[in-house]
Amino acid sequence: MTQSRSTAAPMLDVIIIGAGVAGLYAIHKLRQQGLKVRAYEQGDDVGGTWYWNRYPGCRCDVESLEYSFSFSPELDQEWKWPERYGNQGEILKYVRHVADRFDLRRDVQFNTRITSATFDEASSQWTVKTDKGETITGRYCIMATGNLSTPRKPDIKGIDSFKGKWYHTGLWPHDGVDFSGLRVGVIGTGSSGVQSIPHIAKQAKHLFVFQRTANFSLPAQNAPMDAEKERRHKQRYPELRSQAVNTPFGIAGYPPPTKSALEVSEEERNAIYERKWKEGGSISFLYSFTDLLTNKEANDTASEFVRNKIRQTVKDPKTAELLCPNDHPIGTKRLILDTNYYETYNLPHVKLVDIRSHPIEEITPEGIRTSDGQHYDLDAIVFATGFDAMTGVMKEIDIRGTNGLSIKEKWSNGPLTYLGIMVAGFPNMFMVTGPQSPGVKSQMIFSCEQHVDWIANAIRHVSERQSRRIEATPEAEMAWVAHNNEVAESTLYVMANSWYMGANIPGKPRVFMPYVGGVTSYVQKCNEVVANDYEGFKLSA
Ligand code: NA7
Repeated sequence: MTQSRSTAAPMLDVIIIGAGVAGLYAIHKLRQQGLKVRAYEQGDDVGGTWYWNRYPGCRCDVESLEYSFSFSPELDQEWKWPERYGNQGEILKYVRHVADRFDLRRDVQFNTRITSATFDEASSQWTVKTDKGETITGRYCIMATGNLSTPRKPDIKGIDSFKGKWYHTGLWPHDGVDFSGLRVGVIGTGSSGVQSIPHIAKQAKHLFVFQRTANFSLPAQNAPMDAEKERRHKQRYPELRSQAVNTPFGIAGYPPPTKSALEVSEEERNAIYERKWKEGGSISFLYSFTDLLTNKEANDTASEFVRNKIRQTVKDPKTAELLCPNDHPIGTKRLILDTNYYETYNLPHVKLVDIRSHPIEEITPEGIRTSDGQHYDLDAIVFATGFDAMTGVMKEIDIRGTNGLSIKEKWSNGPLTYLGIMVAGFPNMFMVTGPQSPGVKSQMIFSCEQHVDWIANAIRHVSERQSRRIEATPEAEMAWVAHNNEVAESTLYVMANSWYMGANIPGKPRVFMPYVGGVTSYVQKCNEVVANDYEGFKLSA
């Protein structure tokens, strides 16, 4: 059954771009509504982020019992996570299992990149083109393209002359890389660098870490899954899943803080931080007090606690000081979880190179030269330099809405969306966890499911209204963007040069992209919009 009324019947009801967690759940959900769907995926398998980011040490920073789909209570009970935090291999295994268990692969076309997507006003349908020369039409188009899907390697002079091999953490070779006996340089100390450095250090003969900005990292305290904890969690799964919506990050089970960091004595405060440090995990740590992300003075206490931990761990005082972040409040950039990151700098063959003071000048055939004239001889370079986050992938596809308007032009000064789900001027195109939604600031799978459910309902609503077209109004979009900015401005997030802000990509507009008002108020807003007859959206025949 299709919901189309156009004379030239679209081939599909819904074109889905991407077969990561969002795309897979969209197939499942929309198929249940009797819709004809197909996902187009660039990789040769499902998994999205977990398919591409195969660097050593890659691990999720949300606990595995929480970082999972919630749509199937049976799946919740059946799946066994071996560790507290899932590593890349385990999560990919899980996503593959979900694809097989719910027979999702038959609606995925792999090894296919979408190059353009164009809305046709007369038929109210989307036409997408693939890199294989195919043309597909569909009533709706869902961008399930992820937020960290466009790896970026900086444009450093001389890279082509390098005689060794280079890698990007986000495009890691599927059969792994053996660094045994090699002199390795890692550029970048975000999550990917911090997670991979201890592993690369285990193999490399010499490891040079080129750090421009120090980041805060906490011990994950990862461990094999505690059988009792798993049993208790599984018993309470339905309750915990439904409670997730009443939490700021979409993760239940953490008692919310009740006090300001400035309300308690220094001794009590540090005892709380110490307990959280030992417990492990970023949510738990940021939940120490109510105001760590809104009050700089409160935040300073947590930042200094972690800096002191770094100073205690790293034996060389100069290296320790370089590793102490001092340009942003803790938590305003993605708070990293690591295993033995700071300890790695006590190994005699690991050296931290400060490229803030002496930037990389060029890559030579033999290695890296910095501006102080130092040359580091290298056999391999790892770029842990991140992604054109949140908007990169949308801008890489030539997306054209009404009047030929391209998303690239529309977003030239930063993303503009309504609820992070639709863009005015781009009817029938939905985004899953788009900019200005909580996506990256929440348990991602929770947010993917919430968006897909919302989109599925919207599609049903359009059909029930005998309409063919739904679009966000420019007024609703403008108000949402203003609200998003206002919420961000009321927090400390805007103080950091983060990828949330587009600050890691030269020339990218500096606009704070995620919605940081919390999952609870966001979901409430999405529900209110529906209750008010899709307020801010226009339906037409
Ligand atoms: P991030 O968090 O964007 O980190 C990238 C790192 O690379 C960061 O330390 C950057 O330093 C550094 N970088 C970027 N460009 C350069 C150049 N040109 N020279 C030197 N250093 C550079 O990416 P990740 O992949 O680690 O993590 C992304 C997310 O994935 C993470 O937050 C989790 O959500 C999962 P900078 O800070 O810009 O000075």
